[in-house]
Amino acid sequence: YMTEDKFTLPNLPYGYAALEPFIDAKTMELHHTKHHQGYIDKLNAALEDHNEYYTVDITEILRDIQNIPDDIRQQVINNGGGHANHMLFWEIMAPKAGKEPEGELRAAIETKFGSFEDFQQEFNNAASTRFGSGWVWLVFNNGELEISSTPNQDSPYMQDYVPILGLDVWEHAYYLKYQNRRPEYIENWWNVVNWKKVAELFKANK
Ligand code: MN3
Repeated sequence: YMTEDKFTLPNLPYGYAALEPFIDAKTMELHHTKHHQGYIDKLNAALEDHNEYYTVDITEILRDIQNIPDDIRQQVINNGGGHANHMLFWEIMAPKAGKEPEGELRAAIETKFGSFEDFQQEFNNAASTRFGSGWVWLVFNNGELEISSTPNQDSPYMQDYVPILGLDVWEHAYYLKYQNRRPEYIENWWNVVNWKKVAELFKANK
């Protein structure tokens, strides 16, 4: 194989300071260049003897995780999941993104959860009670919107869900600025949710 066939770290669609004051520049830089890069490096290493996977979309690999050989499956779950989860995370945030969804997505959220506020409350609750490291998601499950939560770097694609919004509640995502105040991080994170991108993913997957 050639090195350019391996998984690589995508650039962020904005600068490291762009999500200030809600997410600080240092956290963004470390999160992107150390944590996300680390998952990619370990994913590439895990697949070294199975390099045909280097050119497969990471979400497809996770959907078909049972096809990955036993001896490397957990490494691919951890690091392929880490790669896919962070790819989505960077995309569904943006500076000055505004706080609420509109149009068809908003209507679907209201139908499912009662109101946007009820949805946020349920999502916040799932995020603050996720024990240890993990993620909280808004997913499609068989065409239905649902709030879901995964431990570690487990990907919703492994459960046949399609995530359209995700929040990283690993301490590395917030500890520098918020220390142990995860609920404050969660509350502030809504200020940088890129609802336009979430609406695109909603339309593409509904
Ligand atoms: Mn992370």
